[in-house]
Amino acid sequence: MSTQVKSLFENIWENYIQVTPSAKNIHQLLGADNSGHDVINDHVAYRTFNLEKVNIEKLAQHLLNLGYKECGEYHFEAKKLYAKHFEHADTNLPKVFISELLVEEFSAQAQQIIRKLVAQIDEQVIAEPSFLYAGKQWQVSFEDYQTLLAESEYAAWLAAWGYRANHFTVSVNHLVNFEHLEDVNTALKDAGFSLNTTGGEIKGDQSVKLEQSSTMADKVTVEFSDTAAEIPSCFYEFAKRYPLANGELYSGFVAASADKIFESTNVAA
Ligand code: OOG
Ligand code: NI
Repeated sequence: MSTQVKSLFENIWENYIQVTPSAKNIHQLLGADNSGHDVINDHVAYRTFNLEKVNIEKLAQHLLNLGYKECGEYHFEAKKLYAKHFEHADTNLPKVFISELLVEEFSAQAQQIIRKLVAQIDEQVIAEPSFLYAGKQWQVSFEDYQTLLAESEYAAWLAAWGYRANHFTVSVNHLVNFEHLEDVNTALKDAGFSLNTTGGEIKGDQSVKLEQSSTMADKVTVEFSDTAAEIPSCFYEFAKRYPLANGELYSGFVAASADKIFESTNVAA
């Protein structure tokens, strides 16, 4: 794979593990030789606002520049989100899922907070590939975080964490020691990790060609502009893909399952 893409994902990973201490332990738990080297990443996911300055297209441009192509789109009416996913011709490279919050559908108060955050971002930062691991590009108070939280867990998470992969995903198809997602889940629970149980531990089944599970996000202390608080950071996902009639593994996402995976960063859990 191209060294440019490889180093981009290495940077994204480094940024992710800084706030996701459990990620390294999960690698060791699932990797055949317990070094984690044989863990293949199925995809990463990003969150943003649908405001022109930072919408899906702005993040995606960095992937398109590296040869990624837009492949699917997804609607989440209740959560007021829209998403697209991107794939590279080199199927060894991770897929990327990018969602955006439909800002205009929120209260005037929430919209004002969000616009105030986005106004603080330097355009130059958005234009660089490092935007994909830039983190939070604004000052936000815990009070504003809580105001957003009352309307959208997603908006609050994004305000606190900004531009970074909110999860990496273990490709269960590539694991040497496990065949079934259920056995991966059992190993995780036995090791003390808590799983996202919304809609059951396993989202999707063979009929939709994709089974997914995820941990609940780690809890990390964040310095807000007014006070520090411990809040959910990032999580780890596990995906098993099934072949289509042509023999190739399904490479898309499943909206009904994704809707529940979003809740892996919920505060009350
Ligand atoms: C993305 C949730 C969706 C999947 O694999 O379906 C997803 C997010 O939490 O931002 O990752
Ligand atoms: Ni995912």
